[in-house]
Amino acid sequence: MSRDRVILHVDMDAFYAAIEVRENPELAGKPLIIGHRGRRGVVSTCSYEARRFGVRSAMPSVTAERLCPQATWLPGRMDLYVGVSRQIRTLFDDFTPLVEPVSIDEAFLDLTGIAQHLESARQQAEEIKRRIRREHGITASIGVAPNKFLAKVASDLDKPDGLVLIASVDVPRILWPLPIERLWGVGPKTAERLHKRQFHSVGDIVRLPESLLRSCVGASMATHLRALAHGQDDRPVEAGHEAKSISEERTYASDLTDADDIDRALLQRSEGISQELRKQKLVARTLHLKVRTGDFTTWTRSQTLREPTDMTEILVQAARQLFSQRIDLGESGVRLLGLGVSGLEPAAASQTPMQPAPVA
Ligand code: TTP
Ligand code: MG
Repeated sequence: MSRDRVILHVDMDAFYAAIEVRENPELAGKPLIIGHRGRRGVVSTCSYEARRFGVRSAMPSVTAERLCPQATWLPGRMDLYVGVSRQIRTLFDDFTPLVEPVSIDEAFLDLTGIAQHLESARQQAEEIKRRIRREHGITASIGVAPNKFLAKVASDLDKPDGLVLIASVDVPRILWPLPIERLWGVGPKTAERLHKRQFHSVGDIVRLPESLLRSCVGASMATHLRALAHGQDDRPVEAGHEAKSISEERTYASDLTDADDIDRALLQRSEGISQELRKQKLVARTLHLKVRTGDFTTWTRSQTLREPTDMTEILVQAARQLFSQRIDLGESGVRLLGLGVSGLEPAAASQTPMQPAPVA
């Protein structure tokens, strides 16, 4: 009989903002927004004090300025945040070798066999939180559960500085009242379709007829959603699968001004990235676009994709959208164009792994 697993999901609270507060304690307790002000800026993240005014990640800066005019703004220092992220990762190694970084401020830890059961993992989680606070001056929220999906849901339930345990028996009480958007794989489009058929909460997935669910999202998605709604998720914690990125950029001898030339450049970069993803058998969650104009203004814009992908068509579609909606060339042409992807995961993570061929 396979034993129950013990999985932790650790997610720092207001990560960039919390680091800035640590660096300058005068900012503590005040609304703080990380991002660039102005017409084309977006919010990277903000302190929980700013969230009380409705400010959120990815919100246009103009909206954030209106909601919270008294906030302090800082542009963000990626080098600093990446450094803290790396240091915190080494701290996890003191608890288990099975650590899977998911993003700059998130990781799954597998404590199966190290913690005897979920309750003893709670003590380990408390120790991790204490050490992150003491050694790095910021707070984290942790979810403890028998699998990755439930652990991730749990870490989000009592943010900031939360610690929530979801055992299998807690699934009806804790998971079922949550909105279906919490289910891994339910993006805005799927959610809209489900809402039309009266699926609103996770519990609705279990309660309403499976045939209705199948007719709405197809057989394989229906099976996937019902498993999650029952709190089941077999995905392993994959150690050594570093959260990396892939990118490529090109500087042009003469600035690109023609829309077709720019579109071709976007397509070429997308093709390059998707080839590299396929070569490494990875899919990406986030696309980054970098554009330097003839007058040396540099734009960097990112978009989270609906689903992780390695497909050129999806990457180029997102790149076109970012380019047309979030970049203002003004009178200039394009001097440099770069595309990158992050949030990488194994291409087959959500499928049944193939058996490796026997070595002769
Ligand atoms: P999150 O963990 O999503 O956000 P957070 O840590 O700021 O806040 P929370 O307490 O809700 O976890 O993302 C981690 C960092 O990634 C965040 O501090 C800034 C960056 N980020 C962006 O730059 N843009 C985005 O749209 C999001 C969601 C995050
Ligand atoms: Mg976070």
